[in-house]
Amino acid sequence: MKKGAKIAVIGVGAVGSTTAYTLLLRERASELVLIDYNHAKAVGDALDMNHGMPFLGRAKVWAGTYEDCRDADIIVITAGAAQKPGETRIDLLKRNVGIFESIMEEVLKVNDHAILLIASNPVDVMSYFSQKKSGWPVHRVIGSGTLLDSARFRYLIGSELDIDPRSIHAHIIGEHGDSEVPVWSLANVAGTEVSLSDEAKERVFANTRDAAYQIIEAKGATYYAIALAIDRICAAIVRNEGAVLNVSTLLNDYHGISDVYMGVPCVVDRSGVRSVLPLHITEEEKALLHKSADKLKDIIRSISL
Ligand code: 6V0
Repeated sequence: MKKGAKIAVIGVGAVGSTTAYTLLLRERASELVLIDYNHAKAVGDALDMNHGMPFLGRAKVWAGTYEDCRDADIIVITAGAAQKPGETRIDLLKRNVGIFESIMEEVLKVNDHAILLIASNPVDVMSYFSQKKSGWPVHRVIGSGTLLDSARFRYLIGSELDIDPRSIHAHIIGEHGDSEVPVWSLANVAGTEVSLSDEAKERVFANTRDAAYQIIEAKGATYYAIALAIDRICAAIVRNEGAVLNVSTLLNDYHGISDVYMGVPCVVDRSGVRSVLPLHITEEEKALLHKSADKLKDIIRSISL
């Protein structure tokens, strides 16, 4: 990838605008284009960020159109509809799939080489749909997966042990959502076992799994940590890192699971998902992972893609 990436962010609501701001602060892109159905919001965000340029480096930020995706290296999709009163989850899902359909049509008209990075929920289903719709190679269609959940997990384990979360190695895999799986069998600190009581483990996992509910209850939306997670994936791509990140990818016989997008440890570099790492999980964890996959497959069937 050339020096100074161009990143497009589609859907600059709470998550998209915080993501754009994080990418800007961390100097991940030389060009950052903001696209939203509500163009005025994108214009306002671009102005607001540009006014901070004297305090930052040099980057071009503007409110654009799909035409601006033509030479984008990474296209981040954070667009979504909020649930209407009385609307079922499946109806909301169908509406979000409709939004994605229109976004993908526009993107595909102008770009066939970028990496698509999806964060809109349900992220595993939206990523699956985007890969099928685009026909792009699997390695170039990535979901944010359980990267955020794994970060929450590591933070909470670190808090229990009073150890820096960056030194905690622990994975959440599967659906980004209620059926996600904590891989306690492989959690470690510098190779040593995480010494927590069963009660503490239960508490840590419940707070990981239910974090979004807690935050949404408190302030309506979650956006800081997901923006950092998206930024982390962009950094791995732009810097060709080969970083291991729990992103969502299309599984092909992963512990017997195929044809579903889920969060698993992936090696991420300039090609996108370069490879998937097979974790040596227990039979119990495997069974939970299969349940998570079955849930996602049911959702995919229910919206008859
Ligand atoms: P929001 O603040 O309502 O922003 C959504 C944005 O999408 C708005 O600005 C809309 O105008 C825009 N939009 C809607 N339709 C279109 C369209 N057709 N084209 C372009 N833009 C459009 O929502 P928020 O930013 O809080 O959340 C966005 C999505 O991220 C939702 O699906 C969340 O559930 C999801 N999240 C995913 C997380 C993850 O870990 N993957 C974490 C947090 C939120």
